[in-house]
Amino acid sequence: MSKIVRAACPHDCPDTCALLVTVDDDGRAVKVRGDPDHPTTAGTLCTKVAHYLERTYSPDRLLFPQKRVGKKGEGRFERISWDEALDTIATRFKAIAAYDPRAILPYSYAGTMGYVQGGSMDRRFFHRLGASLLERTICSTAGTVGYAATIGASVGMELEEFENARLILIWGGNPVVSNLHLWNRLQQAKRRGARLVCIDPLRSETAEKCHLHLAPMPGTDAALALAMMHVLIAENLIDRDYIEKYTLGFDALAERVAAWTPARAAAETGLAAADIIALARDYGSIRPAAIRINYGLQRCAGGGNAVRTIACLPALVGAWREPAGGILLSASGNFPVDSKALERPDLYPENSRFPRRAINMSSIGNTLLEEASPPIRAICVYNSNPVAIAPDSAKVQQGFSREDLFCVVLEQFQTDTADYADILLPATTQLEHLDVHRSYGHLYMLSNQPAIAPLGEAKPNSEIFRLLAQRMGYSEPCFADDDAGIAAQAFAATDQRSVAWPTLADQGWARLNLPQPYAPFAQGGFKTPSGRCEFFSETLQRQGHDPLPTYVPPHESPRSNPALAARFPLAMISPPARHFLNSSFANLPRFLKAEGRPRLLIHPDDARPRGIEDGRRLRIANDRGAFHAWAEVTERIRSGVVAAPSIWWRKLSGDGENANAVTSQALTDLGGGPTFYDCLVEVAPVAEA
Ligand SMILES: Nc1nc2c(c(=O)[nH]1)N[C@H]1C(S)=C(S)[C@@H](COP(=O)(O)OP(=O)(O)OC[C@H]3O[C@@H](n4cnc5c(=O)[nH]c(N)nc54)[C@H](O)[C@@H]3O)O[C@H]1N2
Ligand SMILES: Nc1nc2c(c(=O)[nH]1)N[C@H]1C(S)=C(S)[C@@H](COP(=O)(O)OP(=O)(O)OC[C@H]3O[C@@H](n4cnc5c(=O)[nH]c(N)nc54)[C@H](O)[C@@H]3O)O[C@H]1N2
Ligand SMILES: [Mo]
Repeated sequence: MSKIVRAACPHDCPDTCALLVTVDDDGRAVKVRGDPDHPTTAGTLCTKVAHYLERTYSPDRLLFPQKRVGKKGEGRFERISWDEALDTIATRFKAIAAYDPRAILPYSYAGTMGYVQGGSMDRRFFHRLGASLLERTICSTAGTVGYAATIGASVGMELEEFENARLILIWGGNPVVSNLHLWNRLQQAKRRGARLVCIDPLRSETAEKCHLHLAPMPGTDAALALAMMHVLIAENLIDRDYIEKYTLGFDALAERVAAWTPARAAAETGLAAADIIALARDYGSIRPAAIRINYGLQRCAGGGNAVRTIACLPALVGAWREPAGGILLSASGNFPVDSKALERPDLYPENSRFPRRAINMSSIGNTLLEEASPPIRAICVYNSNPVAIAPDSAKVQQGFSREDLFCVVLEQFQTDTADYADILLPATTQLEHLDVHRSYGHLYMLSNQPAIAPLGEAKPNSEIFRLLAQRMGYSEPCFADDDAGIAAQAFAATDQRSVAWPTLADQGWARLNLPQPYAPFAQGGFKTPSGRCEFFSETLQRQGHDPLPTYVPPHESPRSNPALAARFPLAMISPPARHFLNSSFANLPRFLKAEGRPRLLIHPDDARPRGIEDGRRLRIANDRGAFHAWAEVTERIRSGVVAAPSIWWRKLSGDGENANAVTSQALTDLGGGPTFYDCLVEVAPVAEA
């Protein structure tokens, strides 16, 4: 008799789907489908996770520990035992820690978003060791900090409510590709007569299906929002009662935006002033009005302030009054996560010789090469593939090539990063281990029960760090917690929003105990210091930032850096490819076949003078490096901008490079985030390889 196991999608995506895994008599998983009863998942999965079995049972899975035999990066390994692997790591870590434990750096991100496999035993281990702390900025910190300045926390509209909105702005997001279950709701809203507007330099799969597509230059969204506020206030399309009761700093805001005429914003954004005015009028008059703001617009110099500025819009027009009005960036702040219990920062040794040091993951290339003092002597990578995904790959690759850098990688596959490992450890996939999840898109907690036994000698991350802790001699009881024990600590049990682990484990998923319908700020109650929506932020002011919404231009754009643009005139963005998930799935045959080959979308007006025809092989370059892709000449991308769907594995892309060969390690204005989409390049046709 086959059985059904309740699971959760572990991937870095706002949808965090509830899964049902069918396991046959022989203990083999034979089917993965979306739970039809879970409101967000509603029985559908994306093209990637619908084929999750091809990932788990891929012949390319790493199934036993290995040590390097070739040169760094060559990817030649020899099988060893778990004992040898763990002893080698513990011996090296102890020797380095005796010199300075901060010379050891964990490097992890969201390969799995589960707390057990991605945010507990690993953190306890590195805290206890006194290793360098990692600032996990690679995705969302710019927006998180910007949003918090205005709203106070990562709290916004409930995803399901978008269905009831009449006007929906999809701003810097591509839900058809990267938030599929929101897209299902948006289509429902559209069928009910809602007007959909997409703001994106690229006519994305989503923009194509909206009523209106506005294509600003990358990194100019704050200018657009400031001009919208200019029109809203000038034409009195604002909710004075809401502003009076629940906001802070309106007069200063009004003064600030008075200077942001639509004409001025038009010059910055490349949009028509009339389009900006029309958008503001729609936003000021159609109710309920919802904004889905996403990560695409924060990967530029001014990303933090762009989000901070856009987040002011709903309060200005009182959109929060209705559950289907407001804005959603991330829902993660709704969850009562007990990170102190999970991560145990208190284990960090207080040693005045080695004061805490934090390393920003977004500039790992420079950190490995020069900037860190003490220098990094060991790096332990798990749940991430930095050699492919971090900006300025030449530097990253050079850093990982250092002969004196001891590199441990925990992986399911032999990624670009795994090639640089000294010790390469096989990790389980989501079907083989236990976990507990929140979502950054919806309001449900989820549990993931192991459906099958680990393949080969693969082990869960949690178990690997548990075993390493033993070898290091760590005797604190928390290092003996089993996975279910950790899962039970994830959400504060005393918090009335959360559901107890035994119930969650049994049910598979549960909505947080929050009001339904959910209108978090219908009567104020913002999570800011003032409890109001802060148009004026003393918090930002104290940190030395502009306290008011502001436009911070890109580091690299024709307007902000004409000298650079004279050599590299095109602004490159590299948003997610539909069939990849960051660099995950980008090694599996089905998805490689679906993506075809690395592409560069370029407008006919930019292609023509360069002699570029559709299908031509191109070299895309700037001072940081170069990579190759094949031209897709199309009006879907605005002129002046090119787009390279990402993230290809370097070793599978044809030339050993990917888009991050040209991206920069410069950081955002707030939150220390990366600036992947703030990148000038020049493009030229080249002969086929
Ligand atoms: N299939 C798939 N799904 C994914 C991912 C994936 O790789 N593949 N990645 C996951 C992860 S980690 C994340 S963070 C999210 C990311 O997903 P999103 O938050 O949707 O962000 P991006 O895909 O980076 O960008 C979305 C859109 O923003 C546009 N954009 C780029 N620059 C700008 C700009 O300056 N202004 C504006 N207005 N728009 C701009 C891009 O052209 C793109 O169409 O998706 C998650 N879901
Ligand atoms: N040019 C460009 N670069 C980008 C972006 C972009 O849009 N353009 N997007 C950026 C964004 S938004 C993000 S979030 C980052 C994402 O960067 P990463 O978080 O590094 O994401 P992935 O590339 O998917 O790599 C995750 C790795 O974790 C592994 N993994 C999954 N589950 C487990 C597990 O249980 N145990 C272990 N040990 N390993 C596991 C997977 O096999 C995979 O190789 O990339 C960033 N880089
Ligand atoms: Mo991300």
